[in-house]
Amino acid sequence: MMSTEMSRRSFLKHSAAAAAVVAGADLGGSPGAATAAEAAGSPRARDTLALPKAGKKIPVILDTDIGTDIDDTWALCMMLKSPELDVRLVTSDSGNDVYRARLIAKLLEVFGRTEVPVGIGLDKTDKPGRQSAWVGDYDLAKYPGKVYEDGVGAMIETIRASADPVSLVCIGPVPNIPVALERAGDIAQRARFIGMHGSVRRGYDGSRKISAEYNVRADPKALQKVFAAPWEITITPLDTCGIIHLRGEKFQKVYRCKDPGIQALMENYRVWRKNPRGPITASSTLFDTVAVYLAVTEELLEMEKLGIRVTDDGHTVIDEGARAVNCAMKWKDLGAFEDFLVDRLTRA
Ligand SMILES: [Ca+2]
Repeated sequence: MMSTEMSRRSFLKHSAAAAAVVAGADLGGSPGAATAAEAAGSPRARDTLALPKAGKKIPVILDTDIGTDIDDTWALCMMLKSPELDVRLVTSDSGNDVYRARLIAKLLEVFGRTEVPVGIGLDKTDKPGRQSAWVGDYDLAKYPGKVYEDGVGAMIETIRASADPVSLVCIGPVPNIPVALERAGDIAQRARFIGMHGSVRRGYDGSRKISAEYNVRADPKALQKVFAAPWEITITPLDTCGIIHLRGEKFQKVYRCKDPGIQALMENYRVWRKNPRGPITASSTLFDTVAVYLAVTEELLEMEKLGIRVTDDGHTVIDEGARAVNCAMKWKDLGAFEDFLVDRLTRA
């Protein structure tokens, strides 16, 4: 009913596979719109969620375990430099969340992007981490933008306040998200989930050995709850994100970039490395950048809709009976993605 009679607004679907203009449900109205659709018998899980019209920015929230592996820092920088994305909130997640929030806030300041609010995840501890040497004694209270002690609450309010559906980009284990869903189930009608999660047909470094990928294994129960919610889910498993590196001239272009934000990225990379004095000639694996890419477009990726079951030991197995997940399974052109990433990071 809703997609045909109630609203015929057409939205441009980002996926190249669905390059046709599709008629999407209009979620831009009152919070009651989604509820009415539910009552009218909308499918339990959406196949597609209406995205903003072409030319309009896509509202995004980043939920991140930044401060452990360095790829989250790359992903945040990429997100801040993607003109298609309207970054509404960055939340820390998966433990030691004050340390992570301090890192986020300091980076946002360096980028001159303090209009972006910071939300602290569930775990209010502040212990030293791999990037503490860069964060130093940075005081969250001095962040010129907003800092939300209740990051999950800020996530809920940000999704509810958005006229357009929000892309919730999650690049770590996701303990924040089931809590948000428990407190406000309606967010699943107003957001889509994009995650760096799992290992479907490939493991780390393109290997044929399937793994319990870290973001899943660290909290399988949380991801099971995310997968049980009635929102559109898109993931980049290791199949596509486990093979992203910048080397040679591509890396050098980022390394030499004079942008203060990118210099901060390189300083973070230096302190994160186990051997900070050794020469830097390549990046580590940049898993999380692919999730940010998926918020912008799916153009360079081969997407497959697969039933994915999250096991209690952190595997993501194909199971026809499980809910359908939009999975980035292969690159059409990996080199073009690397160029895209370099271009994004180094653009003025
Ligand atoms: Ca991460």
